[in-house]
Amino acid sequence: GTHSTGSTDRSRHAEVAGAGFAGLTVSIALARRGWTVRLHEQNDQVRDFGAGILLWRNAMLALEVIGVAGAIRANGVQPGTYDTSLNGDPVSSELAGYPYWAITRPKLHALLVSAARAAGVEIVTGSRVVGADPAGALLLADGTRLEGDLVIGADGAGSAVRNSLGDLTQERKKYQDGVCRVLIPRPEEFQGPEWDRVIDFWTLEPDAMRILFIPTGPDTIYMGMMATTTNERASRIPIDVEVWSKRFPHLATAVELAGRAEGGRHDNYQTNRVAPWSSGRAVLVGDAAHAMCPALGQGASVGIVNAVELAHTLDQYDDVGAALAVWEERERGMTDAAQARSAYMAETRTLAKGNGFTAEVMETANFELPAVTPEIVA
Ligand code: 5PR
Repeated sequence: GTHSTGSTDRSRHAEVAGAGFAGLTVSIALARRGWTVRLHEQNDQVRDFGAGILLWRNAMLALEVIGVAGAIRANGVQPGTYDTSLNGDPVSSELAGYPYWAITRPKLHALLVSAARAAGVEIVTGSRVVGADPAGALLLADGTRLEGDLVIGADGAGSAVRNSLGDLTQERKKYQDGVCRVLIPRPEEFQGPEWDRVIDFWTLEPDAMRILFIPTGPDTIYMGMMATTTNERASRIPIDVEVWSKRFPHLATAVELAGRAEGGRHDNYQTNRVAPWSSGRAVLVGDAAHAMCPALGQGASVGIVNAVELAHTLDQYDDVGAALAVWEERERGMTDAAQARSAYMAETRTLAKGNGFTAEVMETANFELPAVTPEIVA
């Protein structure tokens, strides 16, 4: 067996399932702290096909310590404000000067992949993980068993690693809404720095339809097009231009472009609560551990925070089990609160009223990263 005798005498080894944002982040963080890391991606390429994403202050602190935040600031957009409109009328303008960034998902992914390679992470594509052994091994579809001091399931909301660990409890819940996410070319009418802001266009009658407008760079805008899943036409990819432009006539140009966008996807809101997050030497990070409704825009940020915190906590303890317990204790409250808060916001659609970013809602974004922050300050 491979039992750690401390981080000083030899480097520890991790096997990681899933090269999404959480898997890449935890791999980079561990490799930068002296671990050898092999990262398995079941697809034949490492890339993200998705649209856009927000990275809040909490995620940017974590990304700062793994050396990626500067590239995100350079390649993304810091929104000037987060403005909300209901039925075409402005209801609030919030978050002026708040440190958060918008970026396309393919760009964020590419930046993490190059940071992983630079940190010495071995990325293996076409490698499908089907489970984990809490004694410290990842199990591949071809029957291979790969041992590590730590094995990590970063394999998303449908996590095979999680589902293979019998001693974890799981609660999954689906919600009424879903969202079509597309990336469109940034049209002339939305050029200029005055458009570098998030605009959240809500309508609630006769049913909820909302367009979250997020510039992600000089050439792209991320459109999050939310609707109740019973509205089939508004829950379709490709975007139904007729039904969306009828509801949002002033956004007709953007809706037309959304109708022609390639690579968009629709997802239902869902939550997945797992406890505990580890079993022996097997641990879950990202959506595998805590998929949440997107209403807070914090799903990826919380996964990134927990991934970097995990690597730093492991550094503080020779014993993996002790580190995992301390790590979960540090992150659990913040994570559960983010899940509960985003579910509440999704169910009640509170953001439609405006002024939704209360101190309580901002708790997740303002999280201070107990394992990492002392190092930033030092
Ligand atoms: N916020 C963000 C987002 O991407 C979505 C939502 C809120 C940043 C959609 O994915 O409420 O659906 C939302």
